[in-house]
Amino acid sequence: MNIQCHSSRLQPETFQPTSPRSPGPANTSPQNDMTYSGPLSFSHFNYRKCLEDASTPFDIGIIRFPFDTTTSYRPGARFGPYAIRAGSRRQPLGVGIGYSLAWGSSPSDFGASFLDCGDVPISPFDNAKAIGQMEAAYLTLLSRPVYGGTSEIYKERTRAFALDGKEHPRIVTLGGDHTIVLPILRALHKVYGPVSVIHFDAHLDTWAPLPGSTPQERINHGSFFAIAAEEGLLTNTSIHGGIRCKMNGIEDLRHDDTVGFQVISAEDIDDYGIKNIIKKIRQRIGDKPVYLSLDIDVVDPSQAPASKYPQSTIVAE
Ligand SMILES: [Mn+2]
Repeated sequence: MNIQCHSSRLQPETFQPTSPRSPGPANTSPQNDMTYSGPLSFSHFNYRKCLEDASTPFDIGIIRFPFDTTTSYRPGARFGPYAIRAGSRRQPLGVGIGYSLAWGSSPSDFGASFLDCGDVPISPFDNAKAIGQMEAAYLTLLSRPVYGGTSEIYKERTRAFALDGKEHPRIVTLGGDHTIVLPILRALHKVYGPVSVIHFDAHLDTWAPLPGSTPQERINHGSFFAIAAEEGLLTNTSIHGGIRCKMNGIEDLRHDDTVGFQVISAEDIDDYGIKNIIKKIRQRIGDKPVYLSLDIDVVDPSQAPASKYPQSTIVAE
């Protein structure tokens, strides 16, 4: 197993109430962490401030963008990365406890090393500066050498996709309002060229900027895909899943098509079923590099009520 674990982290034995080492009232060595204790890293993975410390290579880096100053409804997503980390503690993949009955495997079985790379310092006062900070941080991590633990199949694919023919780390970003995707796509474009997007969301996020917008107003959580298409960052083969927002009219979907997206609505998922939807997405994307983006409002607000832009899944809302 290539996941790098602190030996001082939570050990499987601590889950056994009959183990003589647990709870160990007098013996405090080793100082094992429980699921609800220890440093607040994602899923108990090792934590480094990777932007200033390149000493630990990784195959999959988790980075956090605490940013929410381009949303038009409810701010507060700057607290999202911290909340996701707190919620992830119950699933300690960082110590190799990740076997899923549904998958018949654990993420650690694929050999990749994971690292929680910390939070990016992002201006809460200047959106243009903030977007630049996010792009620079993402590109910095994307340009790092990999640990090299992934299987040959993954290595070959990554090398084939990259413009420089080298293997690059995969980055998982925790936001943050949805505009964080624009700096990510700008960074990905520098390494891979145009990419497709699989976008799970209640909303299109391809709206054309309003006439008369200032340069900063043009870039917001509902327009960033349109800006990305303007900049040539996207292929013409992206796809949405879960769309159910109210629109101005059919012209919104026509514009969405020019940005390069097909629409799978929330009702389509009910009508055609998950397996057919997966088939449709595979057909659309093909065997090209793809970025996966998930807006939490794609799930019903009853499951995620603090979303910045809640949208009920009930059709007759
Ligand atoms: Mn949304």
